[in-house]
Amino acid sequence: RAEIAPGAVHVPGWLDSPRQHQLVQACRDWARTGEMERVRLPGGGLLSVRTLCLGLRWRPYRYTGEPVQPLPDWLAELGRTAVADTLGGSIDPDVALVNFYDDAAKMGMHQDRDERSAAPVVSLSLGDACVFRFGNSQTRARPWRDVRLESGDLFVFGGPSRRAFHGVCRILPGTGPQGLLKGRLNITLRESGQGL
Ligand code: MD3
Ligand code: FE
Repeated sequence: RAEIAPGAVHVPGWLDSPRQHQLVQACRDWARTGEMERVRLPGGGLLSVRTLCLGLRWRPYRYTGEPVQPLPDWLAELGRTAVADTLGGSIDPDVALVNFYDDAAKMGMHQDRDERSAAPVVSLSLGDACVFRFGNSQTRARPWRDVRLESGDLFVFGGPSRRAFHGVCRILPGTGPQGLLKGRLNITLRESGQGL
């Protein structure tokens, strides 16, 4: 357990192996019903990551009203447990974003500002490791810290870290648990604040 910055807690290996397999299987099921798609930015660019939304559809830079698959109660409960285990307090997540990274995918430095709630965000990593860059709340430039996120890791971002710039610099192919998945999945649980 490491506090990377105030409100940013990294717990390596928080998910045991059966749990990781259960989550990957759930992602496969969701991907069959919904679409894992490369999201288009208003400027025309395409993200290299493939995203699937549960609960509410997310598009840069908003949550839309279009229906998507529901967020299962067991997944919201896992998010509540994650916050209770780290920062303490409670969340009531209504959205999960599932991001899939192939070997070449990455995510540039950005802030998550589309939620109207100040609640912490819960991040769960599965499959290949990545170099995750955790920056500051003022600028997308330095100072930042690079952290290796491995399969099973939990990261919770709350308080002063909720608005920090962050990104995924690269995937480390072949570093995930044998037989779990090729590539990397990241599940974030969020309170959209829609309807608050
Ligand atoms: C810090 N996802 O979905 S997870 C995202 O691995 C996103 O797919 C990355 O950035 C991924 O928006 C990073 C870590 C993460 C997620 C949400 C955050 C870090 C965060 C929200 C606020 C601050
Ligand atoms: Fe983000």
